[in-house]
Amino acid sequence: MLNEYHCWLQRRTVKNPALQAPVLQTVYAHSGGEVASQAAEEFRRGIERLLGFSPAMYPLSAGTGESVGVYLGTIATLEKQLPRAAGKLCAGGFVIKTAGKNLLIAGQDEAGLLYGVFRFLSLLAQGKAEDNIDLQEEPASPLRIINHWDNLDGTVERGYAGPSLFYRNGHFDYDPQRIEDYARLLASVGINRISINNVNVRAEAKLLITEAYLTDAAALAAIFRRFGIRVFLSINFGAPWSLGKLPTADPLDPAVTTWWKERAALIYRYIPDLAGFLVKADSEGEPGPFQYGRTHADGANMLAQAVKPHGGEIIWRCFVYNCQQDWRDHSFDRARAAYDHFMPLDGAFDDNVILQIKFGPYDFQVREPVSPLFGALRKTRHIMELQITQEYTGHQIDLCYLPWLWEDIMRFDTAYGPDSRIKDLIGQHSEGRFPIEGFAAVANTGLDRNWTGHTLAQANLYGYGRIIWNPALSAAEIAREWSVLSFGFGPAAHTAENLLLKSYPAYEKYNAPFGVCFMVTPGLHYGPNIEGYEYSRWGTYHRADAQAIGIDRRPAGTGYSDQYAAKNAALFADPASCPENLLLFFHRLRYDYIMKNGETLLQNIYDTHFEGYDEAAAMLEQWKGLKNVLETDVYQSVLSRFERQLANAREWRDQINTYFFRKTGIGDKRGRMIYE
Ligand code: GCW
Repeated sequence: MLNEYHCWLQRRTVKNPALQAPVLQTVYAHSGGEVASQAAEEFRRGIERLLGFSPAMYPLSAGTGESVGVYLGTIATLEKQLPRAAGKLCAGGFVIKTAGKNLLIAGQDEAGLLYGVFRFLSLLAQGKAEDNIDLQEEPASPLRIINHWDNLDGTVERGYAGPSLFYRNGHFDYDPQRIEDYARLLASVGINRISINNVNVRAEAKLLITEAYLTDAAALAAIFRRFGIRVFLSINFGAPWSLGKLPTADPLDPAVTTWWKERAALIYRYIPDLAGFLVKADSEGEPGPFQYGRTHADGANMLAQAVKPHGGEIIWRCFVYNCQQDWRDHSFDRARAAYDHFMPLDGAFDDNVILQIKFGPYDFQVREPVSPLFGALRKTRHIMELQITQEYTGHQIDLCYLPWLWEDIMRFDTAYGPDSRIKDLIGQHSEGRFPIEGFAAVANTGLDRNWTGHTLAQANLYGYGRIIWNPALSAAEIAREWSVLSFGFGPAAHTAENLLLKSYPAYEKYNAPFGVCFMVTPGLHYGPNIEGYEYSRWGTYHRADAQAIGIDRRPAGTGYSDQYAAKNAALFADPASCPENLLLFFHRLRYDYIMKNGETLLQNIYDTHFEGYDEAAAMLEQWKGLKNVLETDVYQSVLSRFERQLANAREWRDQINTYFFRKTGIGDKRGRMIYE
C-alpha cells in the first residue's frame, strides 16, 4: 500500500532480508553532534519502518567490537573496526561494511553517516542489502542545493503542489513536523543546502533579513540543520535603499558596503551557519549592479566580503539578459546573454562567490543545448541550475520524468579536452581548480499531502538528489529505484517505472520537438500558444513563416554556436551534424528540409505531434490497469492528471499541426486529421 506522504520512505515489511535480523537488533551509535544523533534516530526509525521492530540503542562506547550489532559512527570514531582501506573520503562520503558479525556504517563526517544510514535503508527496502556488504560512496557534487521560490504570502512562484511549506499571510507559518519530514526526504537523497525564499525578493520578503523575521528563520534553519542541510537566504540587491534608506545600493559606495557588513553580522547572530545569500540581480526587473554602472563581479564581491567573516558564500545567478527586446531586431539573441555577460568576468570573482548557471542558455525549456559557460569557465567557482518544478514541462499535471533530460545533460561533452563531459567536470573546488561544484534546482514541493501534486512527480525530486550525487546513474536506474521504494515489488512499481520512462519523450513530442522552444502560453507556461511569445519583449522567438522556422545561430546568424569549444561549435553549426533534437535551436530550416529519417521537417513536425498524443493516450490506458491494485485516492488523483494531460496533448497536437498546415498548405502525408 502506498502512503503518498512518505514518498520513497514507505513503511513496509521487507521479507527475508539477506542481513539476518540479530545484527540489526542492537545499535552502537556515535553520539557526536546533532547530525550524528539524527543519523542514529533515522536508523532506528528505518528499521522499525521496514522490519517492524525497534533496535536497542547504545552509545558507541558500549560496543566493544566483540558485541554483535550495528556500529554507527564516523570513519575516525570507527577507526579500530574499519580496515585501513577506507582512507579519506570527500565530505558526505561513507562506508557500509560487514565486519565479522557486525555491520559498520561510517561517515567521513556526521552528514556522511546520515547518508550512509539512508543508503543502507534504501538497499534494505530494495532487497539489495546483502549479508556481506562492502560499499563505499562519495557524493560527486559537493553542493547539492534545493531552491524554493516561495513567497511570504504563501504563494509559490511556479509552484504546482499547493501553497508554501514555509509561509502564509506574510509570515513564517509551518508545521514543524512537516518540515522535519521534508528535511528527512531531502537528506535521504543527499541534499545539503536549501534556499528558503524566492529569488524574486519582493514585498515583505525584503524584510526577511530584519529582526522581525530572523527568529523564525533561525527556527526553520534549526530543523534543517539536524539533517545536515544549511540554509541560504535570497536577498534583494537594492536592500540598502529599499530597506536601509540609503540613497543608493551602488556596490562600490562605502556606505553600502558597511550596510551589508552590518546586516550580515546581524543575520549571522541568528543563523551562525547560514550558507550565505542567493542573488538574482539585473534580471527580469530585479535591481543589480548595472543600475550603477558596475559589473556583476563588483556586486557579487561586495556581498561576498560581507559574509566572508562568517564563513558564508554568495551564490550569484547568471540568468541575466535583456527582457525588453524588440522582436523586429534579428541581430540580438537572448541565448547569447549568460556567456556574453559572464565569460569576460572569469577570474574576477572572490573565492566565496559561486555562479549559478541555468543548464541551458534560455530558461528550462524541454530541450536546450547545455550552456556554453560549462567547460569554458576556468577561474570562477560555479554550479549548474536545474528545474524540478515543472514550469515548462507540464505543471505536475502532465507526467514528465526529468532525470531523462538530466542524464543527457550529464553526458553532454563540452569538448574542452578529454574527460570533458558535464559529469566529468563535477567536483570539489581547490586552489586553481574550478570544477562544476554541484547543482541547484527549484523544488516541486508544496503543502499538497503528496508534496508534489502529481504523485509520480515525486520521482523528479528523488531523481534530482540521486543523479547529482552520482551522475553516472542512468534515468532508467533511478526510475527503477524510485518505483520499488515507492510501490514495492508489485505491478504498480512496474507500471510506474515504465510510465516514467515513456513520459519525457512523449511530452517532448507533443510539446516542443527539435529544440524549438517557447510555443507555450505566455506567463502561465502551460498549454500551446504558438506565437504567444513571438512579438513580445522576452527574446524567445521561432519566427515561423510560410517557408521556414527556427533561429539561425551559426556564425553567419547570431553567432551563438561559436560560444562553444571549437569541436562543438562545428558540430552545432552544421545541420547535418547538429543533434536533431536541437535542430531548430541552432538552425532556420525550410519545411522541406530532409531529416535523418528521410521525411521532411514538416512531416516530422506532424509525426511527432500525432505520436506524442498517442503516447499520452497509451499512458492513460496503462495507468488504468492499476485500478484494482492501488488505493483509490492515489489511483484517482493520478488518473485525473493523465486525463488532463491527454486533453493538453490534444491541444498541442491540433494547434501545432493546424498552425503549420495553415502556414504551408501542405497536409499530413499519412492523411491523419489536421483541422482547418
Ligand atoms: O523562467 C523564469 C520564470 C520566473 C523565474 C525566473 C528565474 C523566479 O518564469 O518565474 O523567477 O525564470 O529563474 O529567475
